[in-house]
Amino acid sequence: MKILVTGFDPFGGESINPSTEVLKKLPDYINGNKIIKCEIETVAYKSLDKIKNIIIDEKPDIVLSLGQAGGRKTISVEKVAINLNDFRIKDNEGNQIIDEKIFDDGDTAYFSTLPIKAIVKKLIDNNIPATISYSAGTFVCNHVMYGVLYMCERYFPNIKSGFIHIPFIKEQVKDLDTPYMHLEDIVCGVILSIEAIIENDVDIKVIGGNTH
Ligand code: PCA
Repeated sequence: MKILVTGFDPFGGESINPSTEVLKKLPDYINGNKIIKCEIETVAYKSLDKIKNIIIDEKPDIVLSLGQAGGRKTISVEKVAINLNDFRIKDNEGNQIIDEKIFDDGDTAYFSTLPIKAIVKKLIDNNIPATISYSAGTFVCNHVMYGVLYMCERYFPNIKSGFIHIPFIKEQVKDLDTPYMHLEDIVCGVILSIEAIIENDVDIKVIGGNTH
């Protein structure tokens, strides 16, 4: 299999984005499966154009996108992306899209087509803090998750895709209250996630969800 993994450039005043730091540390192969790594800009639509071009060139079986979720405590595997751009801050080219659909002809939402419960279980079994998240926000990460699922449904039906948000790494945190994870643990978590994707063609049926 071929797995395309994407990360973002720094945004919102940060000087690094841990999702790209992870890319730099991923191996070229995981259990014999080729890993293609690509940094994309935190910019609406431009990010999706780049991913689409790489998909056309490389023909991956899986697209796994990574992004920073500052303030979250665990690696969070996203379940759903919604058809909404509602940017609380500007993206890296100054776009601040408010209350608009990402694609007018897209569904209201798409679910990840990755085995998200199998991923979370594998991480927890290996002592990496992980949870399912039921909202990827309304900024460029949700935009990319939604846009890749949209393009896969329309143009690349054999490709599975999904999104994992990762916390800040220690180097970004200057106070005692903001949660972070060590980069090595996040890298380990992403490798385990890719292994879970390779091992689970369909997701496992285990209890999950939130009560509120
Ligand atoms: N995180 C942002 C966009 C880029 C990134 O790494 C987000 O969660 O939308």
